[in-house]
Amino acid sequence: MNAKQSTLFDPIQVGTMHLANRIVMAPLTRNRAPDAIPTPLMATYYTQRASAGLLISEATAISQQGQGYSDVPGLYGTEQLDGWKQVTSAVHQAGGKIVVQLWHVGRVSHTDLQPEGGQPVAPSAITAKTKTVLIKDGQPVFVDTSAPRALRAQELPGIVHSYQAAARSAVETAGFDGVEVHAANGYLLDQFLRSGSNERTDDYGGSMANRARLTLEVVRAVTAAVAGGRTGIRLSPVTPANDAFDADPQPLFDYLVRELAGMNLAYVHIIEGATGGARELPDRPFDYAALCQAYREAGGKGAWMVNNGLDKALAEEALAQGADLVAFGRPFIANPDLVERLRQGGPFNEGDHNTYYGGGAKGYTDYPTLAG
Ligand code: 8OZ
Repeated sequence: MNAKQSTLFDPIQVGTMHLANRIVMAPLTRNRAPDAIPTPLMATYYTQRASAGLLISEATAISQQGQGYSDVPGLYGTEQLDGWKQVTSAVHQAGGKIVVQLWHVGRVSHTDLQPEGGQPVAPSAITAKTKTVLIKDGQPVFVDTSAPRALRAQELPGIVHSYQAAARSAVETAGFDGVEVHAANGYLLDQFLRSGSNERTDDYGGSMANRARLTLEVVRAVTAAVAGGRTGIRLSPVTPANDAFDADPQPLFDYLVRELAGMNLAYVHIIEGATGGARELPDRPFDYAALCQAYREAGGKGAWMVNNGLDKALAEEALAQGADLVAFGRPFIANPDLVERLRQGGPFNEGDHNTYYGGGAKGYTDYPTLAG
């Protein structure tokens, strides 16, 4: 066999960021930030993984209203930004690059986590059939999400502003190399995008263009604050995560990426299939090559990042088929030196599911490297 040279380990320029390789650490929720403040242990965790070409932080709430789980970090208070600054400084010292994932959960929340115990907010007052995680006495407890209220149109500029303010603080104060707008996995922007969660009759519901409006406004506001070259977006066209459903996702997401093509983004990050699950969903077919083509044909120059259940062979195949970056999630939990392990073809540590969400160093910063 004439094995093609791997490009996984080749450097690449992505927007304003020069990355040492094509391997990206996907965002991973770990619930280890009490009071939404990043800790020194988080700095250790990310720094251990700094050999990735790019680290994407765990999803990080842009406002208290945008929070849906216990002990996830935020970006809206001084102590949170100071905490993140310790993380980004340590990662940079280790030669890494890190962007923060900007998160508003919308209806995937619980009254316990909302300002003054209020209802979570959503495009429409439709409860998500999904769970959230509260940490009680240090243990994760899965609870049903609370019934949301529909956002008033007058509230939407404030939400766009929260994304923009968080992006600006992330880059200017917390020292991130850039930001990723989380428009995937059934959270607020995805709730607006999809017909299953958006029954609005104003300019933000109905047609594809209307359902995509909030996401596009957010991306425009974020790029105005930190530049397109520091901005990425994450999409998950067919994931059923958090009760996400759209009756006709292909034209919706083709439309969205065509609109994004003019925004000079650093990258577009696509979860193929069910988040953390099957890459192919028989009842939700989707043509990802056509999606990428729609973006390129509309003039999109950003790096194309693919994610979900990849191993080395699948990652190399993705690059051969035109992806620029490949994101690995769970393998990075258990393998801080995943880049080196991929280079050597393994072996790979297995992750301990019991310590994914919440807790301390155990199952977080204590996974061994090949070097010991
Ligand atoms: C797992 C648990 C909680 C949140 C996502 C931010 O799916 C998440 C998430 C994942 O994007």
